[in-house]
Amino acid sequence: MSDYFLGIDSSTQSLTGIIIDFNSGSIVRTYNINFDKELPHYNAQKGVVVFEDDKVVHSYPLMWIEALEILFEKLVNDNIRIGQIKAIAGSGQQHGTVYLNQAFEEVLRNLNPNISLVKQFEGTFSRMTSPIWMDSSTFTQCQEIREALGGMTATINITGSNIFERFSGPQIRKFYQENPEGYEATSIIHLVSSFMASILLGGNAPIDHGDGAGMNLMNIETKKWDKRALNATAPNLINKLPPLVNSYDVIGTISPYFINKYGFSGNTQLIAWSGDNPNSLIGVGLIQKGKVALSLGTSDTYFGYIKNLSLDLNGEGHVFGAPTGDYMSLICYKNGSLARERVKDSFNLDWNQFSEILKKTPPGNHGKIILPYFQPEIVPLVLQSGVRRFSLEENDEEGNVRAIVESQFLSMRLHSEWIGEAPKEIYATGGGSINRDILQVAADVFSTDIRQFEVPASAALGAALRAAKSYFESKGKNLSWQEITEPFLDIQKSVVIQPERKYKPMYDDMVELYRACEDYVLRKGKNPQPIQKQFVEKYFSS
Ligand code: XUL
Repeated sequence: MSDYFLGIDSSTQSLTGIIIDFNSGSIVRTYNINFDKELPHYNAQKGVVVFEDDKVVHSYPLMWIEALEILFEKLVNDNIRIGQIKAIAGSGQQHGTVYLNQAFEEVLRNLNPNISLVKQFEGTFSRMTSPIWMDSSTFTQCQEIREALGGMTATINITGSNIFERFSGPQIRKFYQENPEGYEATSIIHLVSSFMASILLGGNAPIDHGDGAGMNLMNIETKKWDKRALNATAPNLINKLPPLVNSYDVIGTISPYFINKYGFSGNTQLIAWSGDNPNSLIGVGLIQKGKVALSLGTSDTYFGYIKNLSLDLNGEGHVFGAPTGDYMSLICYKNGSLARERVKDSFNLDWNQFSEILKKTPPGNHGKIILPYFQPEIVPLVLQSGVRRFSLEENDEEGNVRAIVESQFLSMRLHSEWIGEAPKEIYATGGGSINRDILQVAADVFSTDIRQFEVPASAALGAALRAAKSYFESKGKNLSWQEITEPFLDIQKSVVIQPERKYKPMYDDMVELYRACEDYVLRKGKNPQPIQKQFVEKYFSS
């Protein structure tokens, strides 16, 4: 009998489930439930709801639960041998917080298989919506917490990151300040990951060190809740947080609800859920030093595995726990796929036409630069949205298409310098990584090989692989991460996109041009026009 493992990724726009057959090293099935399409009654747009101004961005935890039920119904309808699933692990969009009242635990423990999950959990929230990673409305709270912790450097040393608007700590503080009764009525605050794990577990699930590090509440060295950070955030917080565990810990077995309703075996193990980026680290096989990944999802992230703690004291990057028990470094952009889509849609293009333009326009784009702050940005910190164009007209179709992709990677190259030496190869993942023309631009800008994998859903795959690793370990069979990941990340089937080396000097100069544009807009720097003129003369004069 085959050993199946299930990985679930509860992300911004959809819920993905991947079932792997470990013995044959194959993927049995991948499911994707798109929130807008399959659950239109929530009226979410691209999985989120934007309030007041574009700074407040929430989502619906009930929608995520409903998607989970749809996933299991699909497994049943497709006659997947659910009883063969030995363990489940999961992944959640990072930082988002779910606020639950005292009924939650009671309902979790007594789920009735004849009633839908949504009906049963409806009354268990002390806040019906969850602020998610796209929310940037907590500037004041960030300042307050940072100050209480002794400033930016002290904060980074304690929590692994500066205080960021989207991180859970400032979000919790804002809720406490704006709605003290709601905060008081909150029995437990979960992350998206631990919330979804709780539903499957039938009890409150712990938070793992990977996702816990994205809260500004966990001590990055000891991996315990940090008293100073808790006190700076909200009163009595320690009693409202689940415990912290290793990402590889078995946290229990699946709740009877799922056994009775869908046919899971009573022995199905649950492994701690983690954030989508830590899961992706495993899903692309980044288990050695010196390799980095580029994830083109709703957010664009750039991350790498690190053995020993190394922090970004400039305050733009983060260090999270890696599922291996070590660490990972990361930078995150909010204007990722949504910004590419905005440009595509503004010229009524489809993705093929978008690609055609990337193919035919010249690298360097005559020095045209866009600062793509369609929404407030995380890196660099931009709290007020507003797109800025340099030597680029808003109606220049070809110019804008190349500029958005080139500028995104120039920014990434510029702001990832702290992560270490220039990488020799970058692993690409996420929905956007299926587009080879976008990856070609990345290869050229970074002057590095980009490896494109067969499975772009690396967070869900990473979760399934984590489930396998912990399950076998619990049975006394210790397989290395390499043994676990290799059969599923068939290097033979991956494609390498090589840079055109001749463009290297030009992109080295263009990064400086991009830096000058950014300095001009964000740091009152000099007008970048002279640098732009020089650039165009040097590379586009003939
Ligand atoms: C990472 C981040 C995003 C979310 C959503 O810090 O905010 O990548 O995890 O995917």
